[in-house]
Amino acid sequence: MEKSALQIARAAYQPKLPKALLGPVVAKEGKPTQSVGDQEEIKALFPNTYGMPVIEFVPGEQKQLEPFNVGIILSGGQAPGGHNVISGLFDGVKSLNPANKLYGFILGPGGLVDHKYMEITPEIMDEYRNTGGFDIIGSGRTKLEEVDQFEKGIQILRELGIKALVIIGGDDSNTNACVLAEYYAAKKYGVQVIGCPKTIDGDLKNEQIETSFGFDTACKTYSELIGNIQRDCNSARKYWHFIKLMGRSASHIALECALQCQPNVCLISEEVEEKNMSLDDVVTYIAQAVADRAAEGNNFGTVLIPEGLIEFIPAIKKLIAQLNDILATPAAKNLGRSEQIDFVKTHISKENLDVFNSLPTSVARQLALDRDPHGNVQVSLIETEKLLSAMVAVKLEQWAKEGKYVGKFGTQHHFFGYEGRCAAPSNYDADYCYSLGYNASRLIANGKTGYMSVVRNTTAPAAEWIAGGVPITMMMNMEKRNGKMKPVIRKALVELDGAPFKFFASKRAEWAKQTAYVYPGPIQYWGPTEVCDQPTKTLQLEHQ
Ligand code: FBP
Repeated sequence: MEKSALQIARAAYQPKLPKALLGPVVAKEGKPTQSVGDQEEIKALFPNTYGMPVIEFVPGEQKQLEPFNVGIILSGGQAPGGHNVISGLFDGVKSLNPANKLYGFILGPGGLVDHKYMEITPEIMDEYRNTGGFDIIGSGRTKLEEVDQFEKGIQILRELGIKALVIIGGDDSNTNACVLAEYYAAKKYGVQVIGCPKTIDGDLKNEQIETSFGFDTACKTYSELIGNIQRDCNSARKYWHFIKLMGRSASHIALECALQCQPNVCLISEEVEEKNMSLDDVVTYIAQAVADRAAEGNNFGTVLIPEGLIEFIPAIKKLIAQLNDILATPAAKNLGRSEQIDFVKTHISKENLDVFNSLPTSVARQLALDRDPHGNVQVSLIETEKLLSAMVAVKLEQWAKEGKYVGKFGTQHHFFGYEGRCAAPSNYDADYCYSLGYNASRLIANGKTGYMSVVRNTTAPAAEWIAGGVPITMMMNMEKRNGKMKPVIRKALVELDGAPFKFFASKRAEWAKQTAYVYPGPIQYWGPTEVCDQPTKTLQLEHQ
């Protein structure tokens, strides 16, 4: 594989580890834990992995272990730093015993079920250190939830002598990791399962997990692009740029990019829901910002839109909830696309049908079509940026007739998501991911299962980071998925009383009117620490 000069120089970077992980460790255990909700139900579903303590690694004498092998799976959407989790795990496992082996399952959880794997050798590992992407073994969205899949998994795990499996994924994949850990523990199969918090969306976080890996690099990559667009926008002064940002349901990415770039408008889905806004309210809000700037002769600007927005407009949310139930019924399976739409139209309530019919056909179609394997609407396929700009144009035309708006409204559209998911990890993600992987090897060595690898205190220098494990059951509650109540990790949405949103809310009126753009520029790997090593603004505000 031919390499760029950056890749060659970056391969030599040695990621930093928390001081506590530099030598042998022991697990310091906290008090027994409880799930965040529905304690009795979660306890009954996870009798072997419920209530375990949070643990922190501190220097101590490491137990001597027989050589062992470990398996790794990359699950779901790509996120910068995945290769560093693997290199951290690889180095951690080899430091315990050079004879230990690491096997990667190919193309996600499906590789475990279908027995597709490869050994990650030192030569292969060295090709991927500090690089973006998940291509070392590939990723996939197969949902691991059936006993049959778990049994097929144990066959190959036994064949390869694998003592522990590490699953790198978001909330859904870590939920599955926990179900698998419980199943193997109940069956006394002797295979541990450890999760690792990944997703650019930033919605896998709580009191124990400060951030999911990849969020830092992805937001910095999008912010560079938004900054470039803002500079173009402020140079030509003739377009409004509508920029949709990935993030699935949560608006963390849009909020972080707004904090970094100071655009004229940034919508936050969680606020739209809280304020019970209709689609027309959202359109009016943007149109007002356009009109106010036009009144001062500024016919240009930027609007950031979280990709999940449409799901948070209360009337549409109700519609989606009913569509989810209808699509989960056996009668809705195996229908063709147009049959599926006719089917849902004849099965939804009158109120929801009215909302459905009021939506532009392309959006309505997308809401009525298949979900991803975890039951999520595929929001990345809905062109909200085009929908909103077209509706704003109609509103402005109407205002122009009423003499309430004088200006020109030229538009450009962008969707940033895939551009950032495989970027070369920032120093923060390179160090954080390597530490998460290395730490996972210590969880394995200490016999833990049903835990997620966690590294905290990450706004401090890496040496002061705190490494340990959190029982996955602690993050769970019961929610409806694919028409049934299921134990799942509670998703972390933007908190409207949290410091990042409050800071944004205190500034947005000023940013809307003035041209207060900030141009963050590209991620830097070498140079002053204030340029190269800063965590996200979200994390800084949450920890100040
Ligand atoms: P994960 O939750 O698996 O990390 O994926 C996140 C994400 O990047 C979302 O932001 C986006 O909506 C989705 O994946 C797109 O999925 P796909 O890669 O299947 O198109």
